[in-house]
Amino acid sequence: MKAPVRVAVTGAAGQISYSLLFRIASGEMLGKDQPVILQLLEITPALEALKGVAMELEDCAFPLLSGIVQSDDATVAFKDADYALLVGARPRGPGMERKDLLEANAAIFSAQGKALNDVASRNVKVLVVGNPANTNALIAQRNAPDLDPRNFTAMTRLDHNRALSQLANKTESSVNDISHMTIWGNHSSTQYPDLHQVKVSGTPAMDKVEQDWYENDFIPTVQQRGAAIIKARGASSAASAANAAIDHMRDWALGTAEGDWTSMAVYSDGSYGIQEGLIYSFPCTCKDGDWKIVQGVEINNFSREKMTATEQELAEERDAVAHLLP
Ligand code: NAX
Repeated sequence: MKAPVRVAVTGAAGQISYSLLFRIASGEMLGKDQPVILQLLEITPALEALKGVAMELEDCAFPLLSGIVQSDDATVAFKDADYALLVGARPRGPGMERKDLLEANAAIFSAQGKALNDVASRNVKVLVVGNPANTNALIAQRNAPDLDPRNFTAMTRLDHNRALSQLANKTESSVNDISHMTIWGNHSSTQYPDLHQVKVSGTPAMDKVEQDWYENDFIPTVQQRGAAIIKARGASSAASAANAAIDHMRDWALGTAEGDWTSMAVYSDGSYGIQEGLIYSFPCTCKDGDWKIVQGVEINNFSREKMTATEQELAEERDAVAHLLP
């Protein structure tokens, strides 16, 4: 058996974590031969609820679960962490403007970035799920000057998976037949789900669907899917978000499928003309625990316009919290 790795999860008593933690502990994220120690962070008022979640984890008697740490102190929860899933965030309260939300989260993610910088493994793989995910990841990254910026990512895998299913339904195929899906940009309604590279059983997706469906049905459906779930369920996506977090981390740690790629919001190195330093979703491949932005994807005018719009939104979010960044 391998030595256990440390997996920190924030917002551990919340609804996404209620699905996520059990799947990490059962080996679905890092493999059925990889023991894990869960290091759970919550705010003080939620520690009692967290205790209940930890009791349930114990009651599963997961063979791979080597330990559980519970804390309201980020320097305890992130100590030597090999993986950190930052799920907890401040939700938008009544009367809160977008700017207030950005600032409230900037405070949380600055503190967590500093704590990661101080105590986490130097190779920690960070996934930010809590919204606004891309900008929260940017804030954490900027507060962790001793860590490689490439260690910080944000989640657009749920959007990617939503796009796969929408296209599979439309083309009456299986998600297994679909490859080369890309979500570009921000995890928000400006994200750009791009079908131009996608293949369905080897045939270009754009040959199988009409432009009108692509522009006026597929793109808005994927962009607005989070809101549609809230409307239907009365609560935001939880199990599907946890599933996407598992997919993101598993691919990063263990590699993407040969001949395909995935979507990850990562530190922009200027690829595709996207401003350096933004946490922007690109097509990525992963191998040996490292990710790479896929190069050479053809960008037509339609795509460029949409990629720029979502880049613009991310630049505005960054500028709105600039006074809080080191
Ligand atoms: P919940 O409100 O159920 O849980 C959040 C938990 O975080 C709470 O238990 C809260 O006490 C805790 N928390 C708040 N501040 C904290 C801090 N400073 N340190 C540690 N814990 C803290 O929300 P849930 O439904 O689990 O969603 C969590 C986040 O994921 C939200 O920000 C949500 O918007 C975001 N999402 C992101 C998605 C993505 O694709 N990137 C999709 C799903 C989801 O909407």
